[in-house]
Amino acid sequence: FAFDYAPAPESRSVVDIAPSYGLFIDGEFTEAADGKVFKTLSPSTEEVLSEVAQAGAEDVDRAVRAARKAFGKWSALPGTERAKYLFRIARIIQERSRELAVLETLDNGKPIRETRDADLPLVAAHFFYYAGWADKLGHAGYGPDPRPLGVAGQIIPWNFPLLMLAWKIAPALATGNTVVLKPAETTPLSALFFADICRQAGLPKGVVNILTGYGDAGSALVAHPDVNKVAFTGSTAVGKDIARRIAGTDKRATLELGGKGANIVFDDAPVDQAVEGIVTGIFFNQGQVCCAGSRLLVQESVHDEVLDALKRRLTTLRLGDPLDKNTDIGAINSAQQLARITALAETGEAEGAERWTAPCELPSSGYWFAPTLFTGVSQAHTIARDEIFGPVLSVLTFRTPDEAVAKANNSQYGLSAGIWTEKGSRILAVAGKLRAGVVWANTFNKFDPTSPFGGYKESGHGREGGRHGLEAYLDV
Ligand code: TXE
Repeated sequence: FAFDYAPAPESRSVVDIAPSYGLFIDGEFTEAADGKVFKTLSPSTEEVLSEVAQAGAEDVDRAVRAARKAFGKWSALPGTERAKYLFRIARIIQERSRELAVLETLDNGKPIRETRDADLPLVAAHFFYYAGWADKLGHAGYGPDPRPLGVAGQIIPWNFPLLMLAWKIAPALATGNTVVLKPAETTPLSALFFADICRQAGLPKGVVNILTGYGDAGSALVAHPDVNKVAFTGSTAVGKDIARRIAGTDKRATLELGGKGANIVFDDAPVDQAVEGIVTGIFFNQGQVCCAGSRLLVQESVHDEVLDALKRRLTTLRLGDPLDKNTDIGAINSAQQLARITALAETGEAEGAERWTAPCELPSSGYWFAPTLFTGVSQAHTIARDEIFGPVLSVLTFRTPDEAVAKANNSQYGLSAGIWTEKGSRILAVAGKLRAGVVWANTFNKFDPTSPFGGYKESGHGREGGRHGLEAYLDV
């Protein structure tokens, strides 16, 4: 069941995927109590990559008990000791980042250029960053002796499997909590690889437990009476369900849910730079990003110029084999997600928006969706309101800064926004009025472990990242 972590000779493939993997409970890989397994596919070829144990309620109980048993000693360790483990994990991630990047690309479908240059460096950076906090919690502004909450039940999605794991596990461990984490059913492999890294780092048994499985395992984790904190990233519907279910219990929760980010381009913005930002905003990770800039708000006077430049740029994007380092657009993560994107794009057309698709050939197997723009979109259109979570941009226009702000804020969500302008004073004035957890200026989808991330409104609550991310795992 375990990964072989002997360094791979250069001649060998960088990652060997075994035919089957177990759950990681109390420091060991083990079968599910009822012996159930499920398959994980490569979204770019639909080939089966591996079979993975499918956790049920009994496994959740085993894992939570292991985490509880480990909590006493782990939380009592001096921060300097916990830091050593986190630094060690961060360094092993760096050393094995090539294997991890390939594995993530195979299981998720995203381009290797992104896993190699964005996901993996950020994953290591999160562990380094929170390792640095482990012995400084008394100086974080929460009093001299903030306490860990206990066992954290963490449920993550498939769009950034390893990065979401890092966002959840690094601060939890730094603050002295122990963890039971459930990766998404379509992307279980990098979390299991991470379990192996925990073993390699000598992390005490039970501090991190990984349960691969479906929503029912996540649901059992939320319901488990010995879980003190739930950290969830995923759909708004499941997030709301979790909030309802833990209401009236003593569990704490952070919820990071959907988004419909506005990317606002003013008429004084350098067009080429803005176009790059629009592309990064919505086509990075095939648009499967909660903070994607999925609504382009462009000032009316430059609409045609920006759209012409954008279309020209989109014709240069290369869609195809995610393992090819020249690929810009990889596969959609699952058949189900592709169906969701397809249905919403069809709704866009049916409601009268004008559809434009970048000319590209889609591979014959796997899950693919070509970069798509909708112009003539009004605020009443479904594609201006609902999260599509795919490579689909809805273009709206505005005349004045106030109108831009009003349109940007006209959303049930409030996760991200972007502003493109040469005027610094305008950046500050507009950013202050936007109801979004993160506002980027003249850039988009830029992440840093030192800054807090999280939503307003139905995008959820709580912050991950930065000093604020510690608070989610501490009694202060
Ligand atoms: O999400 P789910 P799905 C949005 C995006 C996407 C839509 C659906 O719009 O199209 O959600 O995606 C686990 N109790 N986002 O269906 O179901 C599940 O096993 C506890 C935005 O993949 O929410 C997985 O591990 N857990 C988002 C995780 O929740 C449950 C990222 C997310 O799956 C559960 C992903 C339950 N009842 C999707 N049911 C973001 N904010 O970045 C499922 N899960």
